[in-house]
Amino acid sequence: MAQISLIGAPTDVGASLAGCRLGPGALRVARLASGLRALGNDVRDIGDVAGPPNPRREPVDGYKHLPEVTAWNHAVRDAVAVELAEGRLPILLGGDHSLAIGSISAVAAHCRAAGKKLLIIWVDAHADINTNEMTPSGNIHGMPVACLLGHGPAELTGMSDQVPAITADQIHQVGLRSVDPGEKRFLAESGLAVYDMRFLDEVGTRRAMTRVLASVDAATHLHLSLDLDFVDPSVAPGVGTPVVGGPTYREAHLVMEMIADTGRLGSLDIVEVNTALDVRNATAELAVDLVESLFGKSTLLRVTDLANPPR
Ligand code: 4U7
Ligand code: MN
Ligand code: MN
Ligand code: MN
Repeated sequence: MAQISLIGAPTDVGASLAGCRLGPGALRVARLASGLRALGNDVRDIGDVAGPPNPRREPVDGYKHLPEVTAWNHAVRDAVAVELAEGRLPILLGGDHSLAIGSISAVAAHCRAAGKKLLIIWVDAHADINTNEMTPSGNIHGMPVACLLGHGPAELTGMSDQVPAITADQIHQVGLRSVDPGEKRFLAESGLAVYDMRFLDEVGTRRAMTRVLASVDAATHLHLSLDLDFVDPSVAPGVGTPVVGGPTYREAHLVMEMIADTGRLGSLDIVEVNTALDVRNATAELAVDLVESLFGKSTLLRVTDLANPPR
């Protein structure tokens, strides 16, 4: 059982479309806190951090809303750091995915201070590894991985205790199916582990996740960055950048269940839920269902013994 802190960051300054600023409210309406409490967790909702409104300006030097994205990320970084220092498990309720810069910067500093091995599982249809030179949009929610690896504006690369905040071997990406040309080159050069949709199709979700989690041990702090556009848009319609061909409801759950089984989850981002595009809050409810699986909700008391499956 975990001591969980919910931290809302209601902004879409880093996104392409407005709407994910309403994500924290939608996740609360979908009963995230009570769902986690029902599983035996201690849950504290610290409310929303504050930041500037969306100025809806054109990109400057390849970045849209850099001062606003920076301000929101400072607020997130500080709030996540406080909860980690108290021994709690922070859940960031986004908001767009640029906020992972602040949250993961805090997690990386915490892990270094605590002597923990950090592994980030980035579950997303996109690689989010654009720079201002290669971005097709200027939207910073497409750049957090690059910023965390030290490629980006000093305001965003310097949010942890060191630059880069993390190294490429500390992040595994799962579910990718929309990667821009510059991103493909960057991924290849950085040697980042990518389990794209073709890999999941050919190898299967279970075997792919076994590989993703192979290095996890008792000293590991797992951080899951969950972009809801990871799941197929037929199941998760309320996202700003949907891409067809994603995991089914059950495949997405299996990813969560296998992470839960490690017992090493230390922090979580739930991002990109866009209520303006959603249908009856289905995507926020899906997010809550997935998070329940991530915190150990299962159909049976014991995990099925695959060596001796039920007959
Ligand atoms: B998300 C995109 F061009 N790559 O950079 C870009 F396709 O956090 C999309 O994963 C980024 O939702 C999507 O704008 C960011 C685009
Ligand atoms: Mn993303
Ligand atoms: Mn995405
Ligand atoms: Mn539900």
